[in-house]
Amino acid sequence: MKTLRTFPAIAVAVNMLATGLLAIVSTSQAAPLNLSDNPLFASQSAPPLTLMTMGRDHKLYYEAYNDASDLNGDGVLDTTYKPDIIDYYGYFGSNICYVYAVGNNRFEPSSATTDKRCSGSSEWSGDFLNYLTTSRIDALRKVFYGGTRSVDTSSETVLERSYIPQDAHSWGKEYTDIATNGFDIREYSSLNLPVSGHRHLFANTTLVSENDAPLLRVLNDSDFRVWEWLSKERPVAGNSCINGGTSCEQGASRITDYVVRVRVCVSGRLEANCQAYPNGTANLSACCKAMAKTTACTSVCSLAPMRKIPLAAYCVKMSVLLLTKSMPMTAPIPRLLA
Ligand SMILES: [Ca+2]
Repeated sequence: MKTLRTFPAIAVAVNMLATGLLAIVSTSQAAPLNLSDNPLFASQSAPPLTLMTMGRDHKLYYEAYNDASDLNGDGVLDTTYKPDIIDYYGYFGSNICYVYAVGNNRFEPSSATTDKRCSGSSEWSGDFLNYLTTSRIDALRKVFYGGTRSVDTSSETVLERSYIPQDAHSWGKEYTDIATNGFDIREYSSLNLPVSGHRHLFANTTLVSENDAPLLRVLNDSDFRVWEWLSKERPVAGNSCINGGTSCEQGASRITDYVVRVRVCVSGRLEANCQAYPNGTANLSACCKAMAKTTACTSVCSLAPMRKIPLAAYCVKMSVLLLTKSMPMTAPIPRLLA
């Protein structure tokens, strides 16, 4: 119970002193007022509930790391990749190295690393891939339910980056040299240093239609600057730079495409949020119970269970799906996983 008190009658005393009356004035206080902490007419208690209302702003499909923000709050803009002081959040494990499996069109974990550097000539640092490829919606999806699956079976789980249209939502980065960028790209990717006077360019986009694969495009040893590939008349991040008639591929400079999908939760190389379930049926029952057994819930929960993520995250995913059935055109809803 809370106690409210009134102010002493100081104002009265001040007024009397102001009029020259010297007198002893006794002050008094009102009696404590007891107020209820509970609704007055509720006859029984109920569990507290939280409703999350997500914005559907198109900026969720911008890059998570835009090289123009102070990511770690130290007062210094983080205009390049800073692996020694920032952990980049995303679908890849920051302390896992990956190789790109061309036949499977995805990155697959190859080794663990304690300092984010990868020694294999074909290895990419997961932390660097997060810096390059993560969109803001990807980060949110990972927080809510582990990330968007392109594959989710009893034997493997594959995540994929969001669809990014070929307009101002596509983003790019460029690497010049160790002195300019502050890190040695050979330690974090399968790339060599650029030929002197040239740059490696990176673009994140989805070509042609939303059914196509989410890409990380690498243009090695280019004479172009990143804005000549990404900040031009749409479609951006295609095969032309500056304008529609100029190929980005000049001399020995070529575009290499990597599909931003990653196999996760591989035994021995687990990302931090992996968790296996021994009994999917029990998990689904618990989920339906948590969602009050609505009709929609029954339908959703009749699907095969997702695996390797916490039950709570699974239930949140289902809740978000039910609450956001009509996402914007450029924002495909997270997939139901069968
Ligand atoms: Ca900073």
